[in-house]
Amino acid sequence: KNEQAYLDLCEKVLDQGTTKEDRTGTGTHSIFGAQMRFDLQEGFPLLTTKKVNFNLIATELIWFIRGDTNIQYLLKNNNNIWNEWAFKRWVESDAYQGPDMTDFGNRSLTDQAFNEQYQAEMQSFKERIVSDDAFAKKYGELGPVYGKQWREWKTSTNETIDQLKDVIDQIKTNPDSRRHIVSAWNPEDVPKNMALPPCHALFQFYVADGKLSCQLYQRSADIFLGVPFNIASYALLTHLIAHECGLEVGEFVHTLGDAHIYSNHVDQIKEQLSRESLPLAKIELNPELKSVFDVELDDITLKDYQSHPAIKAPIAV
Ligand code: DHF
Ligand code: TMP
Repeated sequence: KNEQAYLDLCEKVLDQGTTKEDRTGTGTHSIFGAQMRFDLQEGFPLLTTKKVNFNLIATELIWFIRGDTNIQYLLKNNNNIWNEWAFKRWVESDAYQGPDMTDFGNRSLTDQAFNEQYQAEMQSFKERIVSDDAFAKKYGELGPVYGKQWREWKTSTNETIDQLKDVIDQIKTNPDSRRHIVSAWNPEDVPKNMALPPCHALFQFYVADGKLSCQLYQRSADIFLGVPFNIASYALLTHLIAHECGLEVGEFVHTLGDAHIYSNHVDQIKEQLSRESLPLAKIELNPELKSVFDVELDDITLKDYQSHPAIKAPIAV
């Protein structure tokens, strides 16, 4: 019920997780293979045991739906969640002339003087992305990530496939199909030029009893920071597609590969687990909205969201 599936997963990884090193040098506790189910009829699965900023989730999803892969759109919408990965490409490029930013994610946590330098560099990077379109075009780009693969998957004959549009058409015309799949994981693109290979790699829809369900396979899951966003994002996508297709919402099934808690998130998760969950919020969509592809932020209303306070934690870069 409510967010219990998420809290149970946190508990399980804390209890049974294996200690494992990772790419970012932070260290994690992890398990391999886990599944959570959320009945979207019970309410919208935005966590209540900590405050989660829904606007960041909605603007990121709209950015995916637009097929956009440039952080300029996110920054113009006050969304900073992808900055570090664009910044990393900028400071590693030949054009960057400022102070050495090698390993900025870890160094900013331990070295106060460096952190001030980093914050200043990040600030000017953000300002330049917003104000200088030519700069943004080059350095705001994350590569062929989610939006690109969803909307413009490139084929071997140089055509493009709009996977999201195709899947919506199929849900309408052939709801019983077992092939309602969108894949962000493109093995040709993964080793090339991507800021971060897709974590939410593949999703599938299922229609039964007039309800639309969605299952996501997420290969790598940052349980404290990423997963609360991922749950709400796919739940919202399911609402949007159900709305366009004249269906009710069913379940969101979230399947995880490497499900990990970073070692510097353990205290925060324990704090969260000590809290009682509250009744879930609701989503209302503008009844005038006809197509998923026209969605804007003000078509989406989150109602009755109650939560405990936010809990801060550093993100592993
Ligand atoms: N890297 C890692 N290590 N974990 C991630 O979850 C992750 N997620 C990415 C990109 N790279 C990642 C994209 N999604 C935040 C949440 C989701 C997200 C990126 C960042 C985040 O920092 N959330 C904070 C603060 C949000 C805010 O600005 O208010 C949170 O407390 O939820
Ligand atoms: P990796 O590419 O080495 O697996 O690192 C990606 C990290 O980002 C990992 O901790 C998972 C996390 N992540 C999420 O949990 N959800 C997301 O949506 C994204 C983009 C990343």
